[in-house]
This record gives sequence, structure tokens and C-alpha cells, in this order.
Amino acid sequence: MGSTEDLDYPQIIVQYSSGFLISKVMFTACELGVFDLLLESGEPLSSDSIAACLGTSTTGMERLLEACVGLKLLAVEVTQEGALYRNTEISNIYLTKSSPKSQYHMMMYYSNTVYLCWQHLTEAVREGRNQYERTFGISSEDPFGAMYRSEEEMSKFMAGQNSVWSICGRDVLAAFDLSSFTQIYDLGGGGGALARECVSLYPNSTVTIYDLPKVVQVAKEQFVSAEERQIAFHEGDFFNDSIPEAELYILSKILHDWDDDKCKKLLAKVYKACKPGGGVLLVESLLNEDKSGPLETQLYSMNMLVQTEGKERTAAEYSKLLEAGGFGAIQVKRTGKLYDAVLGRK
Ligand code: ASE
Repeated sequence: MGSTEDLDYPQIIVQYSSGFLISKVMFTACELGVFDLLLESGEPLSSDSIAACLGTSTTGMERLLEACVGLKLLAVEVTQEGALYRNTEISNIYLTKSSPKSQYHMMMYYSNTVYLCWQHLTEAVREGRNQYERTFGISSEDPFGAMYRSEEEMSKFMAGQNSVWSICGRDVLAAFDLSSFTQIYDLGGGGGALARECVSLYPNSTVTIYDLPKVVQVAKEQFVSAEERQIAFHEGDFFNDSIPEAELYILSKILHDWDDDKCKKLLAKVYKACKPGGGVLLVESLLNEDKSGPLETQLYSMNMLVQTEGKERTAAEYSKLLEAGGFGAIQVKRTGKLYDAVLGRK
């Protein structure tokens, strides 16, 4: 880029123009079950047999597979009988439904919800607010009321959010030594994947997932088994209901949903509830101080505009919010992955 960019052929403009096509090819191959089929089959398959197994057209499947090869999500081997396709290592691990590190549910949430909201990015920028009304015809006054407009939508969101912790959970929880905190609340802990990582990394801890009653109900039914004794639940709305006393509160991807005013109110409430010597762990994707990157975080911030009332912030911005809530001794750890950690103490 920069000085090496050829102005007669603007490579990055060409690339960026088709960026959304790339996403959609990957989402579609996931949704149709291409990677699952190739994992189960255990041997390379032709496009005709993949199309037959998945009930698609042969002409569409052939092109989808070719594009996946271009994206290095599939590998092709040309034999006398024709082209045979197999998964690459990365698609086996991240794009199949059954893998422990599967990102399938996040893909489905991006493809079927986020993608639709982004149709109205221009209006979101013009108006400075989320686009639920235009996208789904529902009031956007309460963003989570809109995001959780049906149990099915809520469950898809929870599954999507859960999947990221299989790739980032350990890093954000190991960023600080949290072993001295045994009573932990995960505020807005949803489907419980981060809570699961937490009790696995800190075997002496119990984590209580504090979330809306309908979220807790779905978490118990679909995501957390009763045998997971170190994970408990508390039903409530953390803005309007009381927050029980604990040693550590995890707020993972919570503050990025809200404006500064709501963040400060929530943090002040958490501070009041917190035991002296306790703390709060923010898990968020941190912007550079000059907001020059990381690109992924800048894009997520645009998504917060389109879907919520919040934005992504810098470490200094989170520190200010924590201090306004009463917390001190603030420490920041960048993990180098999608999500980072900020710890404040009471
Ligand atoms: C939220 C997180 C997300 C609210 C809405 C959301 C994500 C997608 N939609 O708290 C996960 C992060 N990914 C993006 C694209 O922002």
C-alpha cells in the first residue's frame, strides 16, 4: 500500500470492492454444509456428488467450490474423472459445525442478520443510529428487544457469540491472573461459553451468568448442562434490577453495546455491588489510541452503529469509563487476537 500502490491499477480498490462477495461465498458454503460433508466423507468428492448430496444445482455448486478453492477454503485435485475437492486444514477446524473451534454459528449470524443490517449502512451513518426498523420493521428503541425479537433469533445470536470464545476465550481470561477471585459474575454472559472457559482455567471459581430471564432460559435449555456445577444463573436486567455482591464481574462485549452515559451508570452499579478488593474485567476489542486500527475493530465499531447504541473504544476510553464508575488500578492487556482485556479494581 501507500508508496507501492500502482495508481494505474488500484489493487486495493479492486479487492475492497469484492470484499462482501468473499464473505458471502464462505457463508454460503457453510450454510449449505459443504465443509461438513467433506469432513464426514473422509475422501475428496466431485462437484456433482457434492451437489447431489446437498440437494443443489450442479452449475451453482461447481462455481461455489471453485471460488472456495480461490479463497483457500478448499483444495482441488484434478484426476482423470475430473476435479475432486477436499477441505483445507483451516476449514476442517473452523468451518465445520461439529468442530470444537467451529465458527459456523457466527457465520450464520453474520450472513442472516448482520449482513441484512449492513444493507442500510448509508442510512446508519446519515442518522447515527441502528437500522432495525428499516431492516426488520421493528422498533429499535431497545436494541436487545429488537435483536431478541424471537426465541429463534436470540438463540442464533447466543450461538454466534459463543463461538468466538473457542478461539479467544482462553487468551482474554489468562491476560490477568484471576485465580484470587472465586465468586465471579458474567454480566450478559448469554450462552455461557466464556463462563465455561473461565471455570476450566480457574478450577476454584464459580461463574454466575447474569442475563435476561429469557436468555437464561435458552442458555439452560440449549447451551449449558446441569452437570456443569461451577456455572450458575441469575435472571435479571442489569440496568434495572439489582446486581448481587461478588469478587469479580466480567463484562464481555457489553460496554461496546452502549453509549458512555449508560456505560458509566452500569459501572457505578457494578462498583457498588463489588466486594472491596474485587474487580471488573472488561473484555472488548480495543482500538488503537489514535483509532488508526485494528481494521477488524474499526469494522466492528461500524457494526455497533448499525446494530446497537454503542461503539468500539480505545483502552484510554475504557479506563475513563472505569474511573468514572469508581474503579482504580486499571491494567490493560492486548492479546493480539480479536478481543483484549482491561482490569479495574475496587
Ligand atoms: C454485540 C456483538 C455483536 C451486539 C451485536 C453484534 C457481534 C455481531 N453483532 O454485542 C459480534 C462482533 N462482530 C461484529 C461484526 O461486530
